[in-house]
Amino acid sequence: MANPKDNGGAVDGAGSILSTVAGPAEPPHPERLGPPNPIADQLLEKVVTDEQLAADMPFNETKPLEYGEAAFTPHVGETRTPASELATAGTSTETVASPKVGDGQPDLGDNPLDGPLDRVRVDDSGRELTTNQGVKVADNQDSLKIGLRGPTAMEDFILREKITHFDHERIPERVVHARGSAAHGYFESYADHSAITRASLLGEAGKRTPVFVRFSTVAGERGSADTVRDVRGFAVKFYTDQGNWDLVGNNIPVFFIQDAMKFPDLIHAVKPEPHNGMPQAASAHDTFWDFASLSPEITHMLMWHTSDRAIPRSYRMMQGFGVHTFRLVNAQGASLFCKFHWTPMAGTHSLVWDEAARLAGADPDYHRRDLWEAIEAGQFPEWELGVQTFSAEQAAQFPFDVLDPTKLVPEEMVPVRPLGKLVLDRNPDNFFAETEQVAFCAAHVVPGIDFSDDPLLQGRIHSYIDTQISRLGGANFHEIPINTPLAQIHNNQRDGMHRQSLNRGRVSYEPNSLAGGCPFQAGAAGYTSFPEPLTAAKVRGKPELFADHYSQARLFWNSQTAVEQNHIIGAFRFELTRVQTPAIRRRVLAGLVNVAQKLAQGVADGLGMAVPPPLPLATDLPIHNYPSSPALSLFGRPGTTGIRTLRVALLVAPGVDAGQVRQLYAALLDGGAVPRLVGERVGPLPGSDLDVEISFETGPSMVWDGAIVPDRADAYTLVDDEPQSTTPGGTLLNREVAAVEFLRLQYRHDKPLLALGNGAQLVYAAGLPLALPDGEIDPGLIIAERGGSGAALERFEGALVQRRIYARETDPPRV
Ligand code: HDE
Repeated sequence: MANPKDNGGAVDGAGSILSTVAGPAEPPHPERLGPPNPIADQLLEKVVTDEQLAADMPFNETKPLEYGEAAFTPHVGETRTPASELATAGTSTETVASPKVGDGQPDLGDNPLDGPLDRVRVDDSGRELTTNQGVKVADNQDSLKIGLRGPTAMEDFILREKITHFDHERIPERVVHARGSAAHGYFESYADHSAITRASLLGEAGKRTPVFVRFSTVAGERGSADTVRDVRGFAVKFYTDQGNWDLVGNNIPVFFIQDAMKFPDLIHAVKPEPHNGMPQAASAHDTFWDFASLSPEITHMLMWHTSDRAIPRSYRMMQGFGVHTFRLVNAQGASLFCKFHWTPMAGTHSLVWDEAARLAGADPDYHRRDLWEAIEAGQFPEWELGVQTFSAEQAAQFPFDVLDPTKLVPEEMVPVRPLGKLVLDRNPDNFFAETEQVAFCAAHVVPGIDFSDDPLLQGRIHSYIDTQISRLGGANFHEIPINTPLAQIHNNQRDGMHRQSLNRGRVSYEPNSLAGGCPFQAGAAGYTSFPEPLTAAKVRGKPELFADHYSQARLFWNSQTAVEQNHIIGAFRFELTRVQTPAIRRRVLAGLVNVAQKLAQGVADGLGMAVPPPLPLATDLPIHNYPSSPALSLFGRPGTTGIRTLRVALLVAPGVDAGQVRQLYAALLDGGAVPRLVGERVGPLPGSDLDVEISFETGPSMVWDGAIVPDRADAYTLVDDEPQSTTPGGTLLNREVAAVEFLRLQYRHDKPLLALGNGAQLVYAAGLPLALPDGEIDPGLIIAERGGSGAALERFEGALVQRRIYARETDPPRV
């Protein structure tokens, strides 16, 4: 408050400046504000420049540009640079420095919350334990008690803080896609793609953009198993220099439903049934198939869902898709529709169902571990990003509607054009802070990427931010470090739960003159929506072509190899066997008749049911006959990484040829594979200088891509203490139930096996057929004479590259 006595009453206007309840009628021009006081001088400077800034904008020059034709060209907002930094400060005391508030020098135009994660990475090396207030903790072992045997004191604020924080460690899990794993990496553009999009990440050959990618299952809860039958999420956050772009896709190019209105119904149907909370992470139950069989638009997706796409071998070995039709827009405003595709360099490979089901028990973290281990080992997973682009005119000629998310654009119709590659080269530091707190959002796009009117996509634009508000506790989840963009955030959004930005100044609105108009709108440099002309009646409904529910399901079925078709039939059989209401099964079968008689018959046979008459079609729209699309077969994309990262078990037991084991191990390592010595117990192998690395019980057959039984040389001796042994040889290893079971499962799951010299005895003991069911030689069951390990290993590696010997399969299995 001004004190006239201090300034002798000679300070013209000072009272107005120093008052926060009234302002002067005219610009103030005091010479001093009382006794020498640098902060008060700054206040004077601030007030004077405030006035200048406001006077510099006598009216809103850009207002007319908001109307009529002019509105079609976005304009840059009006802005002025203040004469003093203090003009836009919240307080004239801002130059007062302290270890807490900082150095008193504002970083104009900077939002330090955005940027590299280094600023929040915490390391405790050499530090003492503290409370959350930074007070050092003397004793972290005991609570504060009244006497050694007495009650705990209420005042133990250290205990209370620790327990309170612990009590609140959990946040709500994602409504869908709760179970997931993520990694950091980069996207590198192959070329300048500015002809099709103004998105800067695609504007230059070799340009790298940091990314964070999260893979997930959909239905299971956060602790559910990785290998369940389910769609996999493939969500990519690109931290571009134009802001964050989230491409929140799946590993399957189509979806279950056609309109966002049905999403809660779909998810309620597939989640555990509400009366008994079962089953976890599975679609094999009544409510899912009840909904599915009443929603024929789901049929195409069901074909993918029952195929091996829904049980991938690894996150690293599955495709990704944007699913919806999107738009690309270039700097001239020209737009093409597009579909996004991720293609794994490691190829598309899957588990087989029996293996996937066993893996859920043996290693519920199978995919998480696989991704983590590959990255830790420097075997960085890679995908290629490609797009199918097509004009609205082309789209109008397609036999399906491009706005229908249950339809894909066959690659034979529109080829995929490669744009760049994605490399994941760093695991997260902290699962919760990064993988759990990352907030993807289908509405996060950057200039050059735009939406189509797909009614499912339109609904997603709403859902994601909304869900983060409850999951991450408020509207400021974008300030959580993993979510902040590298591009700067500057806007007038303020406050809310857990706000971290300390916005400078008193202006949080626009237009303004008091902050020089800042932050001002960017005009054409900012995000502009494609000006799609629209006039139509408001209606709840779908376009007619959406009613074609079977053509593309049939296209998918016809494009599968015989093995894949058999797996689809097997999956339907499993799913529907778990369904308890026969009428629901019948409805599903009736739908399948519209896809293919062979499919319906195969499934019906497995259920002991007759094939019912087909479900009536929704409209009289005929089923379109597509030529089959080889690109839809999993087997069409073997990948280019050979045996790299494939896990090979070397089964060792006392008497094994240690020299050979070493050679095999080294050769596999050289090829980039992951060999491990597997035996009865970990630790030194009796009678050798080898160490067993993994035991049969911790590394059962399912976790390996292939297995080798090395030679046992002369030490392959009969075991005396079991005279009744009926297995040929009666040795330590082939008497070993775990080893025999191991080989039988390797065989059943179609995996390559190599047995050298006396190692073949174990294969015989396991009763593995040496020929395929059609009488041909099994190319993946390689038995080599003693001494022939070099050539045999080469053949084994060749079989490993093929991954599976599906030709072994019979239903039921022979072994
Ligand atoms: Fe999602 N979806 N979704 N979704 N979705 C979520 O957002 C939603 C859809 C997808 O790793 C939620 O943060 C609606 C299609 C992935 O964090 C939620 C509709 C596709 C992820 C949500 C869809 C996806 C999600 C739950 C229909 C493939 C995990 C937690 C209109 C193109 C992202 C969250 C991650 C997550 C809503 C349909 C993919 C509730 C309403 C189609 C990969 O907002």
